[in-house]
Amino acid sequence: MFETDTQRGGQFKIHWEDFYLDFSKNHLSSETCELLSQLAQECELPTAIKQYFEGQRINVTENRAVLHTALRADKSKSVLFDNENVVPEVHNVLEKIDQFCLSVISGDAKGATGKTFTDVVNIGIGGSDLGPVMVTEALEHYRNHLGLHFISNVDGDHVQEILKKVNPETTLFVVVSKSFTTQETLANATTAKKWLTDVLGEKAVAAHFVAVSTNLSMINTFGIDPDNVFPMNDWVGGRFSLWSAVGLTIALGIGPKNFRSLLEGAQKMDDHFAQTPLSENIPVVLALITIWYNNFYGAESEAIIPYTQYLHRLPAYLQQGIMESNGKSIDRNGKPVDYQTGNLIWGEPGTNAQHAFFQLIHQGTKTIPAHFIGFKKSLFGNDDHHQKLMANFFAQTEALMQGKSETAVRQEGVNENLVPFKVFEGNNPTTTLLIDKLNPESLGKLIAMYEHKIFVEGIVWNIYSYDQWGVELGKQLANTILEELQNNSKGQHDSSTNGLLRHFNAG
Ligand code: G6Q
Repeated sequence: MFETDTQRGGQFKIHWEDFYLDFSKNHLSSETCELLSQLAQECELPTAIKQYFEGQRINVTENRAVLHTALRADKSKSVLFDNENVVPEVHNVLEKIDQFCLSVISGDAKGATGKTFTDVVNIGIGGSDLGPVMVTEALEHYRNHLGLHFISNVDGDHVQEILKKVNPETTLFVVVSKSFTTQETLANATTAKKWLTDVLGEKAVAAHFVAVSTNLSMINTFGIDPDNVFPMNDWVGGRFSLWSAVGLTIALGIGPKNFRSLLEGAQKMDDHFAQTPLSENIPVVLALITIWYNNFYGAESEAIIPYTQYLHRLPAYLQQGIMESNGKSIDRNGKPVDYQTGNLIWGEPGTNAQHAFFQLIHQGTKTIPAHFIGFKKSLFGNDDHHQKLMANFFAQTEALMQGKSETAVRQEGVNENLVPFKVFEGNNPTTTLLIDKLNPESLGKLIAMYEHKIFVEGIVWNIYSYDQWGVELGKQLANTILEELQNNSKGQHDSSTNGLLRHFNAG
């Protein structure tokens, strides 16, 4: 397509604010794009977008609205949920976050022995962990003096490794759990509380523990002071909640001003998504490209390759966002689908990925559409390194597309019996997003871009993207076996599980 149309690169691109999206290196003609837009129209995407932003209960299977967009809405806006404008309450919580963070960062807030806080330990899992981890890593350059730590896994060794690094007198614990019933988080919070009170006494909990949740009564039972509770709403799903009080650790680490910039970036992407025609709408175009490969090319996965070390947790964060939302096989009528839905998401930062799994993308047997995300400027301004990094960024997508022909390999004087091994077929699809600079605002735009991409895919695939019954099952499954392990009793299991339990119990 590039050979027959020298202008192609300029045609399949969207330049919006500080985002430059080039999707020309994909197997798409203008007609394909037109037909995919028609598909989205047929699925009534514009109406669906309206319902999403208006706070209708589009999470039908849980009878909830999906209003993470309201969490970053400007104060002047009104978002009605059950006839009530939720924006003033969102801003009340944001102001509480601002004040609390400023007092911790400035040192006004003190621990039980009068010392200022040096470390923050976030205790949460899944949606109450992955967003804060990814964002605080991504914005490390904008971080203050507070040391940030994350306890998520119920693995006691993980907990101890974190606790051994911090001092009870100067550590603040942020317990994040929308439900406040999650086994891992409650176990970890209980262990952390004991670790603190063993040294500082029961009264220290009030100064050292804060919580983020919708479940105020459970927090009370756990013993956290009601003044130290940051509420969140039922209409925000865990994996979309970093914009809410779930982002408290983010706001502590980068300061409330930067946290607000993150929200503003997301809000700009919300406006772009809600107001731009489908063919120039970044999340829509990206979703349609995914659908194109997933449903018409049989591609099983999509790679996310950020060319910045700061975004090293982005693929893991998007694995949850995308796979938990769109990993569904029942359509909106309750019937099994007879087509593919959510794809596998994976990736690592370039250039490291080039020295590892890129072999399979270049010469393997699978079609792996990849997103390349890069930045025009580095944060420390080291041009020499940045040029090297970005030279790889551009060269890879070019090579993935162009490949290397037999003739080119022979011209290099390669031994004849090695020629087939050195040939690259090319035509591997990539989409390139070149952003001016990584900062809180551009990161907010990037995350919101993927959130809306998830939404569009769910509409076209006719599935419910906002429940997660598969994850809920996981929350219940271990309980029976845990009881057996605790009581040393034998339950009814298959012969494989029985054998494994016998071996485990044998010590
Ligand atoms: C996210 C999921 C899931 C959830 C965790 C933690 O969308 O529902 O990852 O965030 O299971 O749940 P709690 O915040 O209720 O502890």
